[in-house]
Amino acid sequence: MKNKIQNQLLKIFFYSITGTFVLAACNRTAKNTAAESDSTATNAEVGIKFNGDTSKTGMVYISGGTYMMGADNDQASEDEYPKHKVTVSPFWMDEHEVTNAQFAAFVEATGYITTAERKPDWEEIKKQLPPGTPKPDDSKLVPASLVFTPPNQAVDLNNYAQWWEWVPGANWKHPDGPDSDIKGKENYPVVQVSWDDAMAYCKWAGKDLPTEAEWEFAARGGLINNIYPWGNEHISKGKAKANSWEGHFPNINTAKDGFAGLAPVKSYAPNGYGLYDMAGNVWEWCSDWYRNDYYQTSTQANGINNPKGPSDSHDPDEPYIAKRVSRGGSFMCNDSYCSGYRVARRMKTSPDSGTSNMGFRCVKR
Ligand SMILES: [Ca+2]
Ligand SMILES: [Ca+2]
Repeated sequence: MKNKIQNQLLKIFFYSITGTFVLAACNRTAKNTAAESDSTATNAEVGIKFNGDTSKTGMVYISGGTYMMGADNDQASEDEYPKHKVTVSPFWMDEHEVTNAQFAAFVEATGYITTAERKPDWEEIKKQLPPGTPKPDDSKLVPASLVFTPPNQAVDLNNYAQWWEWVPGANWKHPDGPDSDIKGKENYPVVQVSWDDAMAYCKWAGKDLPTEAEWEFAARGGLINNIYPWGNEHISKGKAKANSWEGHFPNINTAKDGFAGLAPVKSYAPNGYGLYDMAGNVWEWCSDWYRNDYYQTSTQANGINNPKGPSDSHDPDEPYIAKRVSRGGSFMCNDSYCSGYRVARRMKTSPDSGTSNMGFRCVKR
């Protein structure tokens, strides 16, 4: 039963089939038009130019190595198996999640318009949905994003629509809707960014998103087959180690770790490699496509070198939607569903989705 609930709840974050959640999986075109912007606006594929900064400021050198990738405890889901040998080459990684200040500098320099700021295109959306899915009301087909809206009472954990709301005007500058802003939150992780947005930022910064294998290697911080970036001590024991959900999800948040919502980056101790918030705060996009069975094709006696993920995506829960991997969990994670703060936990998300708890960090190779 628990696994069933976990699987249902994994759907919360980034995929959706009916109602307003259709839009969370929509494929808003990546092409900015003159009508949408009079700037030199760009997108993930064209127009973004490297800003010329070749320094490694704010990055940590990861010397690479060989490790066992995948499940470490009985909370693991099927897609974390089998555990298999992987070698990654050295790389540099941002020591913390990309912040609002960093993302603002990118937007200022490029005029980039994020996915959440574009009008959804129903003709594109429906290609990713089961045939016959009804068109949402036109009032919903506006620039918007998914905002976490906790209920006041305990709810059926299978019904994620009770705490996610499609909010017109929500985007990275207004992460909780048009009446919210990010003033004074310059050092908080940017959220409401799609995979396309993250890739565009990386291109401007002369960086890339980590592969899933790089991300997990980095998250482990040099520990061998441990559950969390800090070791094996449970997240709720001892000193606060990460920004997760404490209490009863989604209606009671004790904020024992100091934060009910997002936390400024570097609020908790780093892992063994000097990386902050590899567990919790915001989920982090990786470059790989998601396939549920990918690890089953990754087992070789001598291991595999620098895997870049499968060539296509498949999620049996939602076969119409191509998805990318994200990692690390968020302020909304606890053991009652995703335990996303485990280093092996995989998440799957449509690359044009943004939410209140999704961000990213970059690497350089
Ligand atoms: Ca928290
Ligand atoms: Ca994180």
